[in-house]
Amino acid sequence: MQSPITEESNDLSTTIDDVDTIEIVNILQNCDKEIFSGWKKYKSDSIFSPNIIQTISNLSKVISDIVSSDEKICIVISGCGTSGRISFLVSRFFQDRINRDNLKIRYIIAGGDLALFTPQEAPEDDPKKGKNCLLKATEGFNKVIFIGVTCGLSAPFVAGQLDYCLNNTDKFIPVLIGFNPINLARNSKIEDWDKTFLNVAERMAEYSQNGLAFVVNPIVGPEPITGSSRMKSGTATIILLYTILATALNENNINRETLIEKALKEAEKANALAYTQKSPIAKGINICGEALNREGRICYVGKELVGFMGLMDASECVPTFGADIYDIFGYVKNGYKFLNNVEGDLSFKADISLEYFIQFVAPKLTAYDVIVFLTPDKITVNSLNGCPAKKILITFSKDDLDINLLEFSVVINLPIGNFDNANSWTMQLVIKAVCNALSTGAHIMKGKVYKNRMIDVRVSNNKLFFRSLNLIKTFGKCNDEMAKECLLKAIYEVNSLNQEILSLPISSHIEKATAMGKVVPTAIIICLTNCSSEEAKSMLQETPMIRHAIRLLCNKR
Ligand code: F1P
Repeated sequence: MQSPITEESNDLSTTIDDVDTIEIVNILQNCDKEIFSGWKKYKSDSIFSPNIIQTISNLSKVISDIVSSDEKICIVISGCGTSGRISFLVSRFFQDRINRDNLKIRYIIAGGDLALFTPQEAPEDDPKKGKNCLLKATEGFNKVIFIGVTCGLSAPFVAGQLDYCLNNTDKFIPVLIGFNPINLARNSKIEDWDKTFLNVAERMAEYSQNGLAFVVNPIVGPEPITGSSRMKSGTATIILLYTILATALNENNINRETLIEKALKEAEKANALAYTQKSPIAKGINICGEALNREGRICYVGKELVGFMGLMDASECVPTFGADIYDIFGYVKNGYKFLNNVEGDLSFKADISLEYFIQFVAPKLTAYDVIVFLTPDKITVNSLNGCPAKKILITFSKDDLDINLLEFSVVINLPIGNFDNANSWTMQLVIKAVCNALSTGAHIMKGKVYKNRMIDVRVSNNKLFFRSLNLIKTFGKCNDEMAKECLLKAIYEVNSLNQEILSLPISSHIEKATAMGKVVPTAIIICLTNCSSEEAKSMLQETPMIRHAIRLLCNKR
């Protein structure tokens, strides 16, 4: 059975754990290029393909017609994890730019606003929660354009929402964004529900034949770190959402397809711009990697939506690399006030403001820590003068900043050249590519990647549970049954599985595993050596570089 493209290993990145940092950046660039050029036999389904441009154009026309009516309209963008954060990012961007009283643009993220910067994966598996959030967000509107984002065509939360829209097409126009062909949508059982994602996706495709629904699913190729949809799929999501909404809400009488192609080309140029600075990015990776290896922290600080890119990048390191939440964290100027998020000020749970960072976090940082400045202003830079942490500056305007550049270990100066505006959405793409490179590269240096796999993935939702099984199968060289046995032994820290454990639903295994560290590496070692879970754990303690421990054992077999 073919695996979804978003879960395949990319041929271009199989050595990413074994090369120097410049080469890591080269690999990331080559993988990113596939977003625009397409991938293998799916080239005709690339983001630039006539059928994708046509779908975007049709959708944008429908949105444009609806929003110019007098009815109360809501555009809702919804997703889980990175897809939910991007839903927020894009809705926040347009919030300041629409001037129609009858139109609201809203976001939904599984797990609520805390999930904007901390992982809350369990709600992703709940279609009923998805539907309820949708009902709450769209109460009182006459017409709703619902855009559900799930890169892998997989999230039950989004499935529940799309399914509801399909049953209520008089009010809702559902749109599905993701990066697999429909037939590769997830077909696993969803607990307490009678459909799979594939069932919903097929119905979406059927309804799209007569304009009642839209499916926008270009193929962008597998991720550089297998399954890490925060990377290419996240970038492609940003590109699609902005392109769709910017063209739909454009009031000038310009040919729609021309506008779409222009936006896509700008996005391609922005992505390439990030990689013009390979050498400083590689240096930045070295610094961030060293920090993580010495138990130091990486702190992104910035302002506006470019600052939010730091929060977004950091939060996804927890499920992807099994990182601790504060290993890498982001702060944005004016915190929740700037975010203007639905649930308001959550600083009693987690303070994400730059002001808090300057007052309470920075004074405790040491030379082992790193501050990454995302296009900062002079005041921010100067207020952190003298802080012993290493500093990385990412900027579009080094020369206009009028600061002491000697404060920085690395300056990543992005030549903005012929871009219209440094605040435009394309600049978010540039910053995203650089942040993704820094955090991915740093975790590779920390040994959290073996070949191009996230071997310390956190088992925190259904999709990640099955991804973990695949990792154990691949590296433990075993069958499905054995992989599951080893995973459960690692989760329950036992040497044999009793009936009680075996009869529990997958959601219970996930609940237990979410709070634990190094579950997958422990399971792989159990599988490779037939040892107890305790022995596996002590082996990992002796060789903390997980990649080394697993490589050693794999080579022995
Ligand atoms: C949603 C998501 C990812 C995250 C992790 C778990 O994926 O939260 O953002 O990286 O893989 O799932 P999707 O619904 O967009 O495929």
